[in-house]
Amino acid sequence: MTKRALITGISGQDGAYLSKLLLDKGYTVYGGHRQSASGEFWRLTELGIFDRIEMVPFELLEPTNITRVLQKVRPTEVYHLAAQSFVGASFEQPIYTADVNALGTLRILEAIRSVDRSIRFYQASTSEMFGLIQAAAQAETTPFHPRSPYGVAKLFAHWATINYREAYGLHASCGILFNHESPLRGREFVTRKITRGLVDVHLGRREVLALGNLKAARDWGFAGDYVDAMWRMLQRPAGDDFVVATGHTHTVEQFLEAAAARLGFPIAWQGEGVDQVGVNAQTGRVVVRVDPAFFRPSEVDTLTGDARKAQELLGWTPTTTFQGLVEMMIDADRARATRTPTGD
Ligand code: NAP
Ligand code: G4F
Repeated sequence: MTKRALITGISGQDGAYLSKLLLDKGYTVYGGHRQSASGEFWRLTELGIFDRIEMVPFELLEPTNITRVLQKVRPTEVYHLAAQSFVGASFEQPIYTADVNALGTLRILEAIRSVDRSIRFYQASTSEMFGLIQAAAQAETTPFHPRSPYGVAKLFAHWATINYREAYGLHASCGILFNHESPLRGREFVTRKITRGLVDVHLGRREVLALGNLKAARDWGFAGDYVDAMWRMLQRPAGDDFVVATGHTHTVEQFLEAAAARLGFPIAWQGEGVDQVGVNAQTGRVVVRVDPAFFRPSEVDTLTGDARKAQELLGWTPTTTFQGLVEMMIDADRARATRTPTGD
């Protein structure tokens, strides 16, 4: 029997890579999308799969819509990726973020409970839940300490998923994914902001790139690798929770250095704190500066994942190095910039 997957958040980064993976495996893919969205599915178009997805209007704030979608699509697997996913915005929109990310997940779980309890469910949990880290490397058993309204809302959704597994026997799994990036990453996130911004600076289209906390450190992997772990979780005999990460951590500064190196110039750092600047060491021009507007009221300083459980039980390992990821993103943004004036 053909497997039928409903992906919420089909227009996002992970929705695109997961759709490609599932289509290649022979699934029928239903893509949940907001009707209020711009209607642009540029990521699906870039991967050449837009025409192969059955689009379904889907809104996390509307429980009746969620139930009708499940009744209509009758999915065997639901990959719940939709969210207000930008941590920075969650400080300005905490209640909306909680409604979408926390209650939105609960609305889907309730709909599955009433429509068909055999549906397998994937919850997009996050390393943001570790926040103020309680262990040098964070695993499934590490205590959580979220540092943003986004992280708090995701922690609710995480525990709601576990509760529905325990209370109603749902095949429900949480992927605690660490930051994963790609050429399809949204431009508001720091990696893509850097690759797109530095390409523009390099091409003389802008003067300088303004960023927030350059000392922040993340365990950055490639999104294309991470969606494979999502699929593996739903093929297990029962639901479970898994950290998905590379185990390697780099700072925003190091990401900038690698991105600039790919463009052919070294960055020299001068000054400290809000006065720190990154200078193109070949030209002497300032290419990076700090803007406190991008600081967060409470920050997640550093994250490093311990993905041994995923390796052992899912047979999952990342295939893309930090260096390979940065180069892939720079090359894609350079190609876009030379193709069109605005890129994506
Ligand atoms: P993304 O690119 O920001 O995509 C988010 C998706 O959610 C978009 O398709 C968006 O639709 C949709 N959405 C937002 N609000 C919605 C609503 N009210 N109803 C229905 N759809 C809604 O995120 P991503 O990077 O692919 O991440 C996928 C999931 O993994 C998210 O839940 C995120 O929080 C989580 N996560 C991401 C990472 C990471 O590093 N990427 C790490 C851990 C966890 P529009 O296009 O209409 O805005
Ligand atoms: O790229 P970011 O906005 O990602 P963040 O906050 O880690 O969240 C992402 O990863 C989470 C997994 O841990 C996901 F759950 C979440 O949905 C999202 O995908 O920021 C990364 C770091 C932060 O410490 C931030 O303060 O970079 C720092 N940063 C420094 N300058 C900046 C900037 N972040 C952004 N977005 N923009 C800046 O100018």
